[in-house]
Amino acid sequence: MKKFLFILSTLSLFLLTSCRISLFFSSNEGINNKEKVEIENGSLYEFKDNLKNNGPLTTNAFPSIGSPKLLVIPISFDATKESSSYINDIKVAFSGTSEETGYYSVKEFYKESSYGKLNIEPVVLDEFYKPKFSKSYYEGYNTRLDTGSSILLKEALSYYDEKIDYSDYDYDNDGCIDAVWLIYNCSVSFSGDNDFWWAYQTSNLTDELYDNKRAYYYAFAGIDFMYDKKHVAYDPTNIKIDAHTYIHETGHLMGLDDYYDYDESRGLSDRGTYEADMMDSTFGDHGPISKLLLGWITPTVINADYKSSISSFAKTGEVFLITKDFYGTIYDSYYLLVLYDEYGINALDKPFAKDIFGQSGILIYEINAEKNLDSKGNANYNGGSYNTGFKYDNSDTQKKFVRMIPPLNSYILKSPLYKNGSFNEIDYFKVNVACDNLNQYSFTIEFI
Ligand SMILES: [Ca+2]
Ligand SMILES: [Ca+2]
Ligand SMILES: [Ca+2]
Repeated sequence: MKKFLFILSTLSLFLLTSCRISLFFSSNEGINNKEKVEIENGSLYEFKDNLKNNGPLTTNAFPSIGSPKLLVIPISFDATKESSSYINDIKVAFSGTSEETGYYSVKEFYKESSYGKLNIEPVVLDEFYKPKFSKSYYEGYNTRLDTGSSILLKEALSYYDEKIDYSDYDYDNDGCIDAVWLIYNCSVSFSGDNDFWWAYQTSNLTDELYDNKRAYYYAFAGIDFMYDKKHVAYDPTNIKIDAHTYIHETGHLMGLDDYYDYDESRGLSDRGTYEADMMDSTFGDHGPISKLLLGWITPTVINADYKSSISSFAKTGEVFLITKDFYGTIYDSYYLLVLYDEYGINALDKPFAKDIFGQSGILIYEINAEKNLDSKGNANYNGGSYNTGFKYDNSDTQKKFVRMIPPLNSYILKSPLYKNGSFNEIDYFKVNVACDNLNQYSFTIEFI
């Protein structure tokens, strides 16, 4: 079932040309020589690093801050589905109001999730691009350096080159078109019999130049995801045009990994985020580690006993980072503590994760976000199936990249939400949580 619900990430990371190595590798500076940073207990710390600045192989990803344009190219493999109503639906999915979608469009989701820091400007082309070859040509096209979807991307970019100035689509001015979305109109393979007609994000740096820009990050998905109500993990009753899948893949375009388990036979078998995360089961808001990586929130650092009230994470972005030793980098192991509630994006997704949604409480996440690059800055995969520049992931490794730590250490059976009481699930600190009748939460941290 999982295979049908969830979205492949970074389907293939293509072999690199020497050109890319010299031009496009992320900086590996300083990650092996981290130094402790002195910080006053309970003070805010604005990280200099995020996925765009020095993420592991994510430096050229779609910008997560500002007002980047996002090019969306509809692609036709089905002449019966080329009417303007499909184009309009794609426009609604990417830029529509909540009234039009019954949920959020890509643009509105990211505006809300980023606390106004990211205002994507989607540009959906007014017609379907008609590919040169039939479906089977692209499905079967798989060489060392290219796949069918990247051939399609290059074809479409060339075709529109006369009409479009692609230099408008390089917001961060790194020489690459920030990202391109390809939306095809033939059937999505929900039965799983054809992996090509699915939804995924990938990256393939082109040799070809378009207005002196290379193409690199792109995403690929069908129009069916806007209308499907059978293969979703949330309640689709009120949804008119469903953008969940496009929102999840756009998270990948910014460099985020998947947080669900691709391979249950490898690594820790529990499910890191109880499905309740846009990068897990494609519902709910982005969680605190994703928002830190995207540069949207500023944590309060706790490295000694501490007491505080706490406000809604979805509403304010308030997050506490707990660590014994603080090194001033996101790319490290630590705990994140937030107040989860039904505000905003979370309020609209009524999914299977009933132990979280519909309630409020404190969530504590264990984060293991060390990078895993070799001395040349190349990805050094974790020996598993999951392509990532991080040392730990939620599929193959025994330690997870992100994992909610539930109270009483009873994963799955109990909710991960902390409501009232004293808890010592973590080896170096205790948490005491209090919730009053007005649903105002406060907590204390005691280092042990
Ligand atoms: Ca042009
Ligand atoms: Ca760019
Ligand atoms: Ca696994």
